[in-house]
Amino acid sequence: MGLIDQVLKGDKRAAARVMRLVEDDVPEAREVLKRLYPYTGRAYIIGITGPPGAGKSSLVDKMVEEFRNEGKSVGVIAVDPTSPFSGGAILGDRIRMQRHSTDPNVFIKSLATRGHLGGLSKATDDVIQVMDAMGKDVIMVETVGVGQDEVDIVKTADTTMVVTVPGLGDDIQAIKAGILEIADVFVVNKGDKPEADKTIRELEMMLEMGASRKDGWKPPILKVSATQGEGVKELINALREHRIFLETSGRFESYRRDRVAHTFENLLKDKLFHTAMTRLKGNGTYGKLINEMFNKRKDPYSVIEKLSCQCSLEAKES
Ligand SMILES: Nc1nc2c(ncn2[C@@H]2O[C@H](COP(=O)(O)OP(=O)(O)O)[C@@H](O)[C@H]2O)c(=O)[nH]1
Ligand SMILES: [Mg+2]
Repeated sequence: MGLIDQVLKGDKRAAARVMRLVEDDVPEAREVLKRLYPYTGRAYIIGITGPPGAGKSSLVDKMVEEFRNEGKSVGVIAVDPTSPFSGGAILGDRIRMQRHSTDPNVFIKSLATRGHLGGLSKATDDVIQVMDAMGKDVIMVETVGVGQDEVDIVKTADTTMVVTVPGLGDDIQAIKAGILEIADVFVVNKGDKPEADKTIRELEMMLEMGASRKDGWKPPILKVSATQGEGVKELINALREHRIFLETSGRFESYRRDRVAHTFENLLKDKLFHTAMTRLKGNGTYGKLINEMFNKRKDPYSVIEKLSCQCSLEAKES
């Protein structure tokens, strides 16, 4: 049986091989992704974000268990944008979810950025595609909620969960600034800590003060203790309710369309950038242009205008 068929059957070893190709961004990866593409777009994607140490991985571990009890197959992608400085975080993710690694219906993948622009979100997109084609019912994407990149990844999810914990103080403010609008479900983890109720009240107040959402969804706040396994069933129910909301309002469908557009735009950006760079560097104009801009004989705005003008002329010709 070929590699593609094995992936489509959900074979973990075959999928792992494809993901390695994808991470290395070799041409063969693109060939595989092309053939898997018709089988994508079926999985329910949950984005999980929050500060490091909030217990996201511990929670994902418990959620995997719940989904498995419902008979669903599960994919997990743990994205660590802060590597290589926090190699420990990835190790932590692995350790916390290790008990599921022998389950043929659970696939866990850690992704660390290699520092190149757009590399993280492209690799994440591609790995989602592979897991989707494997037939995973649910794919959970764990990201550290700090920068815009991570928020973007979560944007491609059907349901976004923001995990916070008691005693962060200023971090609640940080949530307010960036992540408040994207959360479909709020989780206050470490609910076993005495300050958890205070954090819940603060969040409730913040949500009441903020503008109500255009789509009409009211994000619930759930108190959970990942390590004790408390509140996880309720969390799964809240996710189910959000999914039903998406389906009945037609958003489940339109999010898939958005995701197609997102993937296409990312690929397009990548392609145009590489084409331009290869050409500029190939004919030796790159260094010359940089020099001229450095010496103020040219400005980058005009250079870009001229370049894109040339590109559109070429597009008309082809
Ligand atoms: N008290 C308490 N500790 C927890 C809970 N959930 C996770 N932790 C601990 O918090 C630490 C960070 O957990 P981890 O899942 O790696 O967090 P992540 O960085 O958000 O993925 C670990 O030491 C966990 O044991 C919880 O519900 N209660
Ligand atoms: Mg983690």
